[in-house]
Amino acid sequence: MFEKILIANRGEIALRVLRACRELGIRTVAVHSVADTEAKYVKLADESVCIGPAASAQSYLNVPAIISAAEVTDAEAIHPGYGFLSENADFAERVEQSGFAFIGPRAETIRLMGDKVSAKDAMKAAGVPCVPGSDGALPEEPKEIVKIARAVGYPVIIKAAGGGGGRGMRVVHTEAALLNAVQTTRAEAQAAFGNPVVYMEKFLENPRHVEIQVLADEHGNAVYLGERDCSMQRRHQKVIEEAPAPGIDRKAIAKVGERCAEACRKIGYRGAGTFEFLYENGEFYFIEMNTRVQVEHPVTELITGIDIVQAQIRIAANEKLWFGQKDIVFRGHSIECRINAEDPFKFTPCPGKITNWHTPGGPGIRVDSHVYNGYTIPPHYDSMIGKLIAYGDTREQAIRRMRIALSEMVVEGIKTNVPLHQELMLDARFIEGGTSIHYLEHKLADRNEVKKS
Ligand code: MV4
Repeated sequence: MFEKILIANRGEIALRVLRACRELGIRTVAVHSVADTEAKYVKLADESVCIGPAASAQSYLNVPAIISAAEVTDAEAIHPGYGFLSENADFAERVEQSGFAFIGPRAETIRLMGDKVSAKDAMKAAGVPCVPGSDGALPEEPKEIVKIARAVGYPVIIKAAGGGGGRGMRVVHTEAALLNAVQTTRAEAQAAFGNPVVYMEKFLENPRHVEIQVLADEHGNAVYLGERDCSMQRRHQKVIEEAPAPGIDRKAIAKVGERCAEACRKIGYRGAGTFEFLYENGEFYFIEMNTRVQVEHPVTELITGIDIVQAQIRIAANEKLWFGQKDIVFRGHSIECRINAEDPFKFTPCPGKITNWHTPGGPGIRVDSHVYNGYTIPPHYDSMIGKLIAYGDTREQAIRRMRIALSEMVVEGIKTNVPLHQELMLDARFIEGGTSIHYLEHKLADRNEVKKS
């Protein structure tokens, strides 16, 4: 096992990784920007190194500074968390070339999944069900593009190979609009990602976002840890996640989960990963794979009892998976509310000093947060200040516990989205379960209509 790990991230995930290291008896190095000198994860780490000014581009994205910090502190491995450099294949490569272990997949796997066309090709070849579409990049010839769209059937969606997570996409409803849409998406893709390659899919009108968590080791073993439903989102930012996904047949999950695990074996995947699917009319359609630990990993940890971050570290240290698929038992239900420092109605970020902070507790409640009483949230980064996670024997119990937890939560000095979560935990459609990716945006639009009239 490693003796010392450098954590190349900030906020709640830096603290989450630090705690996993502590439990494994591994010493930690925190790297931080000038703006994060007072952060909890910096104070708790065994060592810390300031790697640059507040701007992420000069600190948390500063590859030479991070590698130098690992060198001067004699760390053996680097955990990238999520966001920042976590899915940057060039970073993973530089880390390994510098003699450190990258806690994540091999650089070539990250590169394969970063290009959404090659990711889909690979997953389709490995037997994962995909959204029907162009089967690869769209050709240049207008006639060919029109032909493909007719075969797929309108509406279609044009997506950038270099995009993902909702960036660089355009829905097309008619043949008249097709070629213009392709041209515009190509130009935007070139400008945003330096890659003009686009592909086409059938546009699914009202799907749910259901993702499968996997773990794979360097010895050819891979398992799936069930699914998460992340449909409750606004502008591609998830708001609530839960596991299991309400109302989906367990046999269907086992079938798609086994396909994902088999795909991991086939491509030699290493570490934790997430297969993102759209789920509509009882069918799963793969769209993208994330090669990092995700924000919402705790809901899976609570229903499986498996520590995903510790698993990432043990796999990076070349350990064999210490359990098989048959040993994984899915028990109970878990829901996560992302707590953001933002206006609960207008969604504008709200950084500043927290003058009073009290977190809830009691049976089945977990709080993953790096903030504390008197902490000042810097304005330079993401507005997420923590995650409130509830567990129950049933979904109903998890919801009841979440309502109580939200009522106990005290945050003063800044605005948060706690009122939005309180409203959603009482929302009839949420309580029923199984809302689509459009539900929250439609609900918020209706709420604004009511306000105006
Ligand atoms: C789609 C889609 C409908 N049909 N693809 C958005 C994020 C990116 N990961 C893929 N996305 C979508 N791809 C087809 N063929 C609808 C979305 C989509 C979406 C997906 C997941 C979660 C939230 C979303 C919000 C808007 C659109």
